[in-house]
Amino acid sequence: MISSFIITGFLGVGKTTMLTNSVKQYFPDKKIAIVVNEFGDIGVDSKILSNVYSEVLEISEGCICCQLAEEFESGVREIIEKYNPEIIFVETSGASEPFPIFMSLQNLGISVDGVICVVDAKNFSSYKDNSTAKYQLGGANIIVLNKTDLVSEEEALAVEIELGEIKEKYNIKNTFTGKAIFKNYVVHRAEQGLVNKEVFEGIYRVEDVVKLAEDFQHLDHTIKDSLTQKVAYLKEDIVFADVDAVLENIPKNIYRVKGVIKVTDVPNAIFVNYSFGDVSFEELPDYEGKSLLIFIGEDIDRNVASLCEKHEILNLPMFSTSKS
Ligand SMILES: Nc1nc2c(ncn2[C@@H]2O[C@H](COP(=O)(O)OP(=O)(O)OP(=O)(O)O)[C@@H](O)[C@H]2O)c(=O)[nH]1
Ligand SMILES: [Mg+2]
Repeated sequence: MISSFIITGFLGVGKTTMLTNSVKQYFPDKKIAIVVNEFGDIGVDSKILSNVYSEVLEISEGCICCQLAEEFESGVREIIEKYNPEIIFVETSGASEPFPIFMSLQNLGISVDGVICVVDAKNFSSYKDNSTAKYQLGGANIIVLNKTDLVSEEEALAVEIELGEIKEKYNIKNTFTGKAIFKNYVVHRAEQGLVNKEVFEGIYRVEDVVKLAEDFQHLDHTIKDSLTQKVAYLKEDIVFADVDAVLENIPKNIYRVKGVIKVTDVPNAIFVNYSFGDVSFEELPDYEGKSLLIFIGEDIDRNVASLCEKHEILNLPMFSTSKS
C-alpha cells in the first residue's frame, strides 16, 4: 500500500521548508512524490521543490480541499500510474483544511500515516484567530512547532499551551460517537523544518480512523475566510534594492509575499519569501518565467494598489483577479 503524509499549516509557517530540509534526508531510498497546492494562481513552491524531488505535481488556482478535490484525486491517480511512488507527501495551501484531503487519500486507497500541522512559533498570535488555522490544528495528529530559533523557551512553551487548547476545542470528532478521531497527537519542535525522524514513523494506524465521520460536511471555507491574493509583475532592468524597498514597507494585513524576481545586479533569478515581516531570498537558476510577486492577506486589494502606486517597478496585470 502506498503511504502518505499531509503537511498542513497556515501561510508561510515552513511547510515547504520542511519538505526540502527534513523529508529527503529521512527517505533516501524511497520513491517520493510531492503534491503541492498553493494559495494563488501562480505556483512558486513547486519550482523550489522540483530542485529537490523528481516528481512534483503542482495544483494551483484554487484549493484542493474545496474546488479542486476532483483535480487532486485525478492528479494523484496519474502520479501513481506514471511514477509508482512509495510515499506521497501533500503540501496543502496555507488556506486549506487537511481533513477533506485525508478523506480523498483514503478514498484512493492510500494509507495516511500522518497529518502534520506546522506552526510558526514566532507569528502564531498573528494568525491563530483565523478559523482555517484552527481547523488545521484540529485535523492534524502531529503538530510541529517550527521557527523555534526566533522565540525564547518561555514563548515556545506559551504557544504550546495555546496550541493544546485550540487542538482540544477543534479536534475533529466522529459524528456518531462524538469521540475525537485521532486517539492522540504529539507535538515536536523544529528549526528550519528539521524534525526528528519519529515524526514520519506514524503514530496511529488507519483502522483507528476509518469510517470516521463519513458524513463529514465540509463547508467551503473560502467563503468564511477573507484571504485574498494579488499578483504584481515587475518591470525589467530593475536592481535588487528596488525590490528590497518594496518589502520593507509591507502593511500588516499582507501576511505573505512570494515570488520570483529578475534583477540586473544578480545573475540568477531570486526566489522571494516573505512571511509576517521576515524575508528570505534564494537564487533560482534556470527560471524562465516572468518576474512577479504574489501578495496574500486579508482584504489586501487597496494595499497592493497603493504599493503599486508608490513603487514604479510594480505593475498590476491588465485583467487582475483577486481570489479567496
Ligand atoms: N527563522 C526561521 N525561518 C524559517 C523557518 N522555517 C521556515 N522559515 C522561513 O519562513 C518562510 C516561509 O517558509 P515556507 O517553507 O515557504 O512556508 P510555507 O508554509 O511552505 O508557506 P506557504 O506554502 O506559502 O503557505 C521562508 O522565508 C523560510 O525561509 C525556521 O525554522 N526559522
Ligand atoms: Mg509552501
